[in-house]
Amino acid sequence: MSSHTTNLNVLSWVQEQVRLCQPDRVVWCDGSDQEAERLYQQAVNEGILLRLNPEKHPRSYYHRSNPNDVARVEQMTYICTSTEEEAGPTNNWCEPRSMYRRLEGLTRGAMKGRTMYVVPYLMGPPGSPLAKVGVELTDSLYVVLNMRIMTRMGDAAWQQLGDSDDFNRGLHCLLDQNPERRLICHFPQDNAIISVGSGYGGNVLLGKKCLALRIGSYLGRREGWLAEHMLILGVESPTGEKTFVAAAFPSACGKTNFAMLVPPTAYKGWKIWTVGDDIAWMYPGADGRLWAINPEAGYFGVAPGTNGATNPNAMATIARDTIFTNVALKPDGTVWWEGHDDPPPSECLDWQGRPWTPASKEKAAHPNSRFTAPMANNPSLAREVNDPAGVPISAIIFGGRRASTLPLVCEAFNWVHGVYMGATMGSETTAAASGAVGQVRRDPMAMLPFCGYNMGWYFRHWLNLRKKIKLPPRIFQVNWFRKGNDGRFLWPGFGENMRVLKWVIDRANGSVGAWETPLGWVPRTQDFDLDGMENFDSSDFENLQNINLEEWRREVLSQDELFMRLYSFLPKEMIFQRELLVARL
Ligand code: SAT
Ligand code: MN
Repeated sequence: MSSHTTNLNVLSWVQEQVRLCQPDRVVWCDGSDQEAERLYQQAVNEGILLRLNPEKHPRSYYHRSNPNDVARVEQMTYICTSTEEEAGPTNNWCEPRSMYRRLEGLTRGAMKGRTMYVVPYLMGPPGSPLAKVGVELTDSLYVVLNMRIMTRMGDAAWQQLGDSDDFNRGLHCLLDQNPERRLICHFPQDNAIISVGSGYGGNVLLGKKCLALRIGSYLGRREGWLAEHMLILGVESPTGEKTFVAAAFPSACGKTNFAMLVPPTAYKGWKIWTVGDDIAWMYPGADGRLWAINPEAGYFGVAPGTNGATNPNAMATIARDTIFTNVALKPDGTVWWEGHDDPPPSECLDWQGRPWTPASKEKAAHPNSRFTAPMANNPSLAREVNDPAGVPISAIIFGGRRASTLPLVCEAFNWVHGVYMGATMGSETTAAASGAVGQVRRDPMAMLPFCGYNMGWYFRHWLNLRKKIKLPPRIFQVNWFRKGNDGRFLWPGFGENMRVLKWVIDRANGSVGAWETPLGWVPRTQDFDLDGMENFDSSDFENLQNINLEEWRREVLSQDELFMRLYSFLPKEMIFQRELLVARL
């Protein structure tokens, strides 16, 4: 099959990898609809995908992953830089040469009897100065078909690349999906990724966490921009003014829901536009503002809990052209998950293909089951998503998942204080990574699993960027997940988060006041819109905003755990901010 590129750097690298992996066939993908049709059919024939009911789920498919392979594996994820210091204390590090040797042992002959797919892809709008080209070689059809949704795959990549050697080299081999032989390795100095032994999204869709965040953050430091684990949305007021906001939350904390938010009925004329739901690449613009693009072209979202009330736009987005992974399968060829609009089916197959009924003890869908859907299907897709320049960011939000301590919303005093807020973010762990769920861990800027270099230097990079941004976005902290003594969430969340967003953009536009607290600026009760809320009044709001000094003294101590790990690399501004906070408390 023709390669669609004459780029000698690409051709010789692919040849080299073919010699190593020894596939029976090499297929160069072009990303076209005809190709997709052929590959979907082939995936169905090979039992990798199941075609869903075409009336209820047009052009949609179902996949079950290996039950031992359902989330990112942070303990098997490596940053391979020439010195350990560059990877820093929060990453697994390995010297590149020895890791290359180990991986060569694993990948030699790994595609014998199999097909190698060559997947060219572009991260970011065509023609954007920030867009990056990657080529992923994979022996997984599932990866090819997911990459086709998640990235701009095919000619757009070759066009952006031209004759250049500046592309990410990605190699993915399924091997036997043995967790013992699972490794996700990044070589930022070579702009290269090698992932073996897994078939799960975050480990193998190399454009996403591997390139757009780990390698991206490394390149961003070198080139003067930021690769962040952030959604991007636009708030349009009834008069047509648009304000863009970027927001970081750890995996599986509702970024997709927030990015597609539908304002409550009381917000007549207000509209939220989705630019991105997971990743933001941000750079200081010539006009002194911070600009952002979404490098992706689709959503790899958590299915459980997604329904017409929590996220109607997502439901519309996944109504067709979608790949569902590890959800439950109903006898009529439709899908279901915990928190779906439909009631639990009287019978179905669970995510492992076992018969399931409502009496079953286990969940029908895996808690980290996912949908992969093209952003073009999203009714709230922002027009600006294909703009090479991106959108100007007026506010940055850092969100945690905390049952206590953190108020609903709070604004940093200034950029440095905001960086400190982001750096000290704590969150309870979720099912998006393997390991225990529900423990508070420090997750600076929601980047702990995704920063491709020394986290201390990353804070320094954030601080330095301030000098290049004349009109910096305001920085906020939010927590949708605070609970009362009875264990119930205090804040309804979802569409009601519009109320928080409204205060945030009013602050960013300088049109509303605030109260000063030890933590930062918070909304005056009279400025926070509670109109039309049921069973929620100003005393509930004050409860939600309550700052418990005792809890905060403990919080500062627990923040120190991360600071101690990073100590020798920590910018001293972070220590000063800590001292200032303690003094205010
Ligand atoms: O599974 S992914 O890493 O792609 C999604 C996430 O964890 O944020
Ligand atoms: Mn994510």
